[in-house]
Amino acid sequence: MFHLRTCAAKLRPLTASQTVKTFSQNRPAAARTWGQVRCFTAPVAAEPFLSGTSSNYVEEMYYAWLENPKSVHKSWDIFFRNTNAGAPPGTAYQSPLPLSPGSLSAMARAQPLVDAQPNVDKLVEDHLAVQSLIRAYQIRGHHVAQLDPLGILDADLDSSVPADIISSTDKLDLAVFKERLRMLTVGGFYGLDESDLDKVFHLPTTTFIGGQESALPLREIIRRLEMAYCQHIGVEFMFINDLEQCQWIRQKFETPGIMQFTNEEKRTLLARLVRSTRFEDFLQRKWSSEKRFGLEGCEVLIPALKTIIDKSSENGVDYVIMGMPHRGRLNVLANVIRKELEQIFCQFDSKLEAADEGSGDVKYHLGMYHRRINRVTDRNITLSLVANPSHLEAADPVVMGKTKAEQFYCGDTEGKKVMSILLHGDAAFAGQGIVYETFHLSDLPSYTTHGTVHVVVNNQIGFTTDPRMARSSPYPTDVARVVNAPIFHVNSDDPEAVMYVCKVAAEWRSTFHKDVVVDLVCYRRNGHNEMDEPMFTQPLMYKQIRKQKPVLQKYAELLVSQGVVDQPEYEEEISKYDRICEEAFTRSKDEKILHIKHWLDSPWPGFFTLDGQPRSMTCPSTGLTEDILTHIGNVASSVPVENFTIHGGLSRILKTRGELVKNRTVDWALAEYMAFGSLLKEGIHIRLSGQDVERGTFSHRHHVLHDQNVDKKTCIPMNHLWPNQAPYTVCNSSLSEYGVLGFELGFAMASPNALVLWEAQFGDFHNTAQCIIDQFICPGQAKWVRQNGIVLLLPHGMEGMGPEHSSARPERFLQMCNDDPDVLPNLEEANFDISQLYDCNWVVVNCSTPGNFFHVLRRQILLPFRKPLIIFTPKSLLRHPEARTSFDEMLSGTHFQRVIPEDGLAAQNPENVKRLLFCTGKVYYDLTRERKARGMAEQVAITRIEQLSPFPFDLLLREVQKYPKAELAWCQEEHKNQGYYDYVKPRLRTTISRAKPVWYAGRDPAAAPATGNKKTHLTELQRLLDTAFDLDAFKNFS
Ligand SMILES: Cc1ncc(C[n+]2csc(CCOP(=O)(O)OP(=O)(O)O)c2C)c(N)n1
Ligand SMILES: [Mg+2]
Repeated sequence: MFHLRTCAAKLRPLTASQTVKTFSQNRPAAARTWGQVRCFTAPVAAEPFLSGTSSNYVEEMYYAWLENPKSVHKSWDIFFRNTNAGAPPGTAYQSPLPLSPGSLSAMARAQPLVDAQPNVDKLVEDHLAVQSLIRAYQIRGHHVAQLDPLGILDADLDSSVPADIISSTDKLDLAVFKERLRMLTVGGFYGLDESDLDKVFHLPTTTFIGGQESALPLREIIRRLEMAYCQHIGVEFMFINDLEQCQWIRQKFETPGIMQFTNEEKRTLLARLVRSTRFEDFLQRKWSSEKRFGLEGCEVLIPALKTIIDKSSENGVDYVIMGMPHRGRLNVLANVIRKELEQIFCQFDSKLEAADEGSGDVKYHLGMYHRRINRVTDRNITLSLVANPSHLEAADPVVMGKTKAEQFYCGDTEGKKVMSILLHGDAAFAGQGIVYETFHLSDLPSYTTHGTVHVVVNNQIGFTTDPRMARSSPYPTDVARVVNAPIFHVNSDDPEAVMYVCKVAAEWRSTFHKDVVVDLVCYRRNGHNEMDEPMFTQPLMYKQIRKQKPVLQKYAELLVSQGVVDQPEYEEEISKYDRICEEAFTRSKDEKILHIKHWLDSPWPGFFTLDGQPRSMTCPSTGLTEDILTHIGNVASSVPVENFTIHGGLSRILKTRGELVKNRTVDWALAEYMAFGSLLKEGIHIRLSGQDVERGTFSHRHHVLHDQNVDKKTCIPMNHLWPNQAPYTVCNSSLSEYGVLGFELGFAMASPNALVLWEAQFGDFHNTAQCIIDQFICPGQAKWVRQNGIVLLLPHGMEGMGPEHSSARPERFLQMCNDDPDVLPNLEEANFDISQLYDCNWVVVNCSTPGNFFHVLRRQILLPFRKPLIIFTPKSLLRHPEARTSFDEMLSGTHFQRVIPEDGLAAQNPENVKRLLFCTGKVYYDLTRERKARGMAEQVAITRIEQLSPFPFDLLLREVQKYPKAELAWCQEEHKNQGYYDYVKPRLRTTISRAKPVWYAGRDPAAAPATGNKKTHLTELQRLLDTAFDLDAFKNFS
């Protein structure tokens, strides 16, 4: 479209000065020769053959003629001369003599404005046809490329040859070829016929097949197009709407002879194939009954990745972050990342015990981090493979987030030093929606990593499922088209073609900083894993696979036949690597213990002691000085830049904030401001991401101010707090939970010195990111010994908004906490609260005051270790007049309160208290209101559990002991089978050694989180409050 528009614009009437400028930019020498170039105005419009579609071609001709009038057909020469000489409209064109053998001499004699009638219409049509033919190959050539090494499946799931190109498969079969031409002629596609094959056609600038030539016979044009587009590489790129990028790709694949390799490069490629192949052979020999998800059938993956890394390193990249599934993972660890082989081999030893805490993971999920010299470029390179769960593609956004963070921390704003490579299986790439969600992050300013190289191990099968049953798109890679990423399909049995596309992919990334896909069309020699029988389900495919010569053998034979290596050299290369494996195997037997720590993908140097322990087991006060609180409050309630007009409504909000600050109090938004602003002062980077977080879903935050008069003029006051403060990133995300939460988790992996928060629009939306929560956040440390301090802000509360938007599903987070409900921990342990935090898998809180929210955010960073923090955040409390905190509770010396005890009348005479109600979150305000209305302040004590997990056994025991005569009840606004009840009840019972019952005041069990009916909502609320304050409510149960 862009290209068409450009051309159309070029042919529109121009002023003389425009004309000179436009044309001279492209063809300076010619323009100078001809002085003032005449514009195509009236004469052009009046010429019969100059229809809209031919203008492109005419433009090409015109450029060529400007450079050299002899390079174009005589008829064009005459036409342009007449036009330039000012021929009146409709008269510039003079038909040349009819085309026939020997007519060239006649043409040579043709003169301007003579009255002969040569067949220029046909000439123009033929040139246009050739141009269209070229374009057809560029667009659809990949459909006939020979991509499947087995030769049985079509990579695009379609065996037909597109109707508008000449088949490459049968190019040697003249009869088929002629038939094809005839069909095209009869079908009226191009109007070419066999007699045109030896005619010479001028080549348009949108092709590079000519090399040094500007014109070629049609036969040669077709041959070269077939060479470029229909061999072992299928290039999909014509959907890209950028002319420069298209030209770049055309040049890389069309230039004759461009795919050349030196003998040295060929030998390196062979050596890499030897390693890749023999590694799998070695594992198979030693552990024939172990699952390893071998790479057999796609051994080229190893040289492919190494080529991408070599080329990227050559272009300045020094840190590559990779994510990949099971297939060939051990091989990549051994031969790309260069993990010590003995460390890999000892993972197969079932007798070894694990040295680290945590439950560990299977060997083909573990991550890795390694710094070494790249032998090809002699530069340092760090390689990190991110640990991942079995859930295919789930690691994609995590890798992107980590990459973004690494770029951010080293100031690599254009992705020149840090890059990511993502590997995919064909079935997963096509099937998993997270692939699409991740692609949509690729070009967003706060999420871009400036181009990822995607490599698909397209073995044309997913476990037992045939691609024809696994996807509806022609290729497994079609999802990449949405972001205009070029896709290079390649037959994996042609290692040189694979190397070439990998080089081009790496160059593309370093040139345009955009995503690119390499689709390695291959096969899977064994079953899904080594124990599986593939013949049950794919008998014919596997009959063919059994006959298939391994690629190493094929390539070695080729290089021997070319004299690049000789047989003994090749055999020596094999035995050299086999020896390396054997020696490592011997050393692996000395390993006495398995260290998962050796498989850490993101070390945090300096954060822990040398043996990986926290530097202390204490947490300092999370309070701040009055000055700091006031300063942050003042900035938060102002516009810290000149000449900036904000919305009137926002002025009022800022004014109210200012009054709060004057009164030394904070509401929710200010509490968050105080926490963020103070951490920024301490050099902690803060990143808050999620849907509409800049303003805040509930319009309470307003971290990005928008000038009301100037488009895109914004101000982030948080970045105007302190000199030399850490940067604050707040970014509205794409409408994806899975992708964005995964991304932020990856971002938080990179450094412990950042507070990374993801906010769900409403808490229940987190369930579309459940995979990230279940597979990474909850068990990440246990599986992969890596800590992560990500914070999830999940708006939660039953406010009559219906079944959706009400519950952030606390029950699910609580159910996944790893503390034992039936065992009372040692409450006397020094720093009990901190050790509890250290042992837990994540922290779950529901703060009832802004002050406690402030403290828990700051504690997240002041702790000497990192744990994920889940916060159920309020909605109506954001503006609740009682949900305010005085500065006094935020000053130096103050802390986060895990439990907020009753501090009213009941606490003064605890002996008289009949009921001790425990609750969490917003229902506290309903309970206090009701208690006041009923005048029961002396009879009922209300204690808030702010930190649900780890469970504050110590503080709650104190509370229970304080009210010896009180019955205990848990009150929640959520339904009984939801919320906190199932988590809290057994723990409370354990706290009191099951001495008393713990009653329940709350909604009945339900399937939906909340009613859709406002009246029912209010009735339910009143009923639960009635139960909470009816001192006889549980009489009949005891
Ligand atoms: C999200 C998810 N669903 C299902 C599975 C189970 N599973 C494991 S491998 C596999 C097939 C994968 O096929 P493909 O992506 O083509 O990779 P290949 O094994 O062929 O390399 C499936 C369905 C999984 N691991 N993850
Ligand atoms: Mg597959």
